[in-house]
Amino acid sequence: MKILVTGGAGFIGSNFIYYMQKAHPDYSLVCLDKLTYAGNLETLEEALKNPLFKFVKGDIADREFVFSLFEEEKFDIVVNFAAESHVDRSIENPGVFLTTNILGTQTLMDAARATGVKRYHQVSTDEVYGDLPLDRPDLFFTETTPIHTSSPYSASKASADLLVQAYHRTFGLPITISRCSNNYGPYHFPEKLIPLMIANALNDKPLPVYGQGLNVRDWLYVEDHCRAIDMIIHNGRVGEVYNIGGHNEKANIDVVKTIIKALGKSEDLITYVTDRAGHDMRYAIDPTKIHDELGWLPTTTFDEGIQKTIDWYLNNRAWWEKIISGEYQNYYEKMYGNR
Ligand code: NAD
Ligand code: TDX
Repeated sequence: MKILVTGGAGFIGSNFIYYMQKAHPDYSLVCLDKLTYAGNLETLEEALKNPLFKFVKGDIADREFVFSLFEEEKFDIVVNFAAESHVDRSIENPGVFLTTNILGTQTLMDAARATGVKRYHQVSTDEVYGDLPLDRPDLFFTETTPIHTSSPYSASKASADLLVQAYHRTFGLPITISRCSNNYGPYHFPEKLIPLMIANALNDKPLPVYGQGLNVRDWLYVEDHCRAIDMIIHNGRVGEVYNIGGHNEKANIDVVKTIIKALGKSEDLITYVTDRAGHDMRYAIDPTKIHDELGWLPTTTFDEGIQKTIDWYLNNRAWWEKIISGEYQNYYEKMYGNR
């Protein structure tokens, strides 16, 4: 079995590569990644020691390059993680989100069709469903909830999903789509809420909470997401969408306070800043389908997962300190300097 993992030098893709190397030690894995600001080859240092793993640098939207890679490698399965993934960046600069997230997906699917790939899996997000009100805790996203996007990021992911479904209906491409809630865990880029708050708290820097911190996210430990995708690519029904989430809803301010407490820091570090434009209020996944059809359930509770994540950031300071001392500093200044 040979699997192409695109975006494998990023947060979830790299965790998926490590997960698959353990779960299926006889599989060949190829990682295709452009190494944008979010991609980091150091993350794959251990994976690269395995002779059944190969890294290829390239852009999923580069048609000529993608087609020659697919013709050469003859992949059985493609799992597409490659994307521009940060909502705040999509508000600053939407263009690259459309190129990578939509046209990149189209390019991969064209190459998959041309070379007879047996399964094309699209890694999508719960953000395609828009948001839910805070005063209706009885409401959850199911696979039939209408697509209703808020940010250029979520609009680009939803566009890609529609294209993936169209390639199935029109060309018979054997696809599956997963829509997961917010992930957290090792190798999470420190522009995202949890790693940003851990890094800032450790450096005694202000903790920038958007608006009043009341927005709710449904947190899932990254390994549980990886296991769900493994189940879907092997046993999921072709043409289907699967929601992934572990009923772990938390208000942002509570997540921030949990991190502060675990690190023994002061809540005085919390700084309320200007809200994100178009900020989604609440995400909450109903994972009944993946549970009933594939037997998936999350195995890591939030209390365990957040402690494991904090420990990872404490034990791997070099990994994130290198990131926040480089080009990322300019981003931070631009995003938070006048907020
Ligand atoms: P990430 O930003 O950490 O990683 C993205 C990776 O894709 C990086 O390694 C980057 O170099 C690579 N990449 C970007 N553009 C590329 C291109 N044109 N060609 C090749 N590689 C390119 O993102 P992540 O958080 O790991 O998210 C992975 C996927 O999961 C995304 O599709 C995202 O939409 C989805 N998702 C993320 C979450 C979450 O909480 N992080 C939740 C649900 C779904
Ligand atoms: O500094 C911050 N302060 C803050 O209050 C940051 C970076 C975020 N926030 C808030 C905004 C959100 O309500 O925290 C929440 C989480 O923000 P992000 O980490 O940026 O994640 P989110 O916007 O929810 O999107 C994430 O989950 C769905 C991923 O980045 C997406 O790729 C995924 O599809």
